[in-house]
Amino acid sequence: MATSLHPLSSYDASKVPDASNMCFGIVVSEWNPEITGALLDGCVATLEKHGTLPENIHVKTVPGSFELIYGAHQMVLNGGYDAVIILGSVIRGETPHFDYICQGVTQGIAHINAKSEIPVVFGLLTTNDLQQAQDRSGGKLGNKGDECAVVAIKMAKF
Ligand code: DLZ
Repeated sequence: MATSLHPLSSYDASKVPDASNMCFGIVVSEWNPEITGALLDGCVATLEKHGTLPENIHVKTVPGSFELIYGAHQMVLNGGYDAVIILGSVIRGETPHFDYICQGVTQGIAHINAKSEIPVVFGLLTTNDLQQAQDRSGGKLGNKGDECAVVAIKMAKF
């Protein structure tokens, strides 16, 4: 989570490996599209900034964040990627659904990440309200999509 000392998009670009020979799969949730669209824009822009060719960035959408688990798993099985990135936004509502979805996606992605031969990067915003999500998807605290791109490049190199 971002703090005033560590905004989501603040990093030393000179320490990011060259990504011109890398290929990435991105799975994006359609739920809260204003937020996930901004996460995707930031993620793609940052991958390209570090050299990834547009044709080597493959984006698939899923209906909601819970489906990110299946989507990421399929992309891993598909092969050909140096890393897979999931992007989603879960906003706390009046029901316990928030906790179930957050826990489910976190555990599901962690499981795939541990078992697969390529890294899976966790770009799920879990916020109390819309404003917090906006702040972290291109607002005053940066863009978690940018952060996920940098993490994916570093982990692909790893
Ligand atoms: C059902 C649901 C709810 C209540 N909230 C969100 C949310 O804030 N963000 C999100 O990405 N998805 C939400 N969903 C949908 C679930 O992720 C999932 O798509 C459905 O439960 C169907 O499996």
